[in-house]
Amino acid sequence: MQPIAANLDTVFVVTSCNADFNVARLERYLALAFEAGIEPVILLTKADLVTDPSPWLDQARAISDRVPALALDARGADPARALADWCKAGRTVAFLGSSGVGKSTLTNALLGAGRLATQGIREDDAKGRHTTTHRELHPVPGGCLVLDTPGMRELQLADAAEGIADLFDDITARAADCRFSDCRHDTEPGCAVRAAVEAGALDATRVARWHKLQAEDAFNSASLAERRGKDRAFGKMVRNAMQDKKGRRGR
Ligand SMILES: Nc1nc2c(ncn2[C@@H]2O[C@H](COP(=O)(O)OP(=O)(O)O)[C@@H](O)[C@H]2O)c(=O)[nH]1
Ligand SMILES: [Mg+2]
Ligand SMILES: [Zn+2]
Repeated sequence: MQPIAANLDTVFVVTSCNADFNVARLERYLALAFEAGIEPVILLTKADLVTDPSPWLDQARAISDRVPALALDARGADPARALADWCKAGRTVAFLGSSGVGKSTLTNALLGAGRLATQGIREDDAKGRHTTTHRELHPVPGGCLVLDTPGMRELQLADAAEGIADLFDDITARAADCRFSDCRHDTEPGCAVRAAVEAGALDATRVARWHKLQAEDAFNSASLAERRGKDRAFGKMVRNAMQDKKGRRGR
């Protein structure tokens, strides 16, 4: 478990209108933001490279009606204007997302000067090279703090059950009506989630992603708990050994 940032007001989850775009990955970042009680906003960069960004915007906006999504060109003056509502004096915001999606470019756009190194991506698979190697907090003119982060290759969730439940609140609400309180929404009779899928009220692929994220979170949370338990047991053993040693010295 590794902290990514602290004291954020807004997290901009950045992806681009190209092969980087992936709904399941966006959902991970959003669940994490909800778990942490931070307002997330989806930013779709490289809108200038497509004739029409609306197919990406539609998919991004369908994820949650509590998460706004914007498409923009990260270069130039666009972002300063588009993000002004979130980047106010006294606020701290961060850009998160894969390498090459434009996090440093966005940071530069807010800073108003080309102060950070950015690098071209391999356009065939849209994979970025890691130019930003550390996290850095930049004071922006106007009194906002901006955190640029290195691209994350992988983000796994742990202890994020509430964030997942919040992000998928439509599914969570249905699950409350399942006959069994421990329903796995698999083959149980009286499953309200499956009924909603069959009735066309819930999207089956979205439910599948919810299942997967929940399973991953449960697995990681359990192994974290186990590790913490082992750490505690080890700590106790060390303390006992030290006391033993002191006791022997005293004799
Ligand atoms: N055309 C275009 N290029 C962009 C945009 N955003 C980023 N880039 C380019 O994509 C590359 C990677 O950007 P960078 O900010 O380093 O990505 P980071 O790894 O997320 O920090 C650079 O060559 C940028 O100039 C955009 O909105 N439009
Ligand atoms: Mg960068
Ligand atoms: Zn069920």
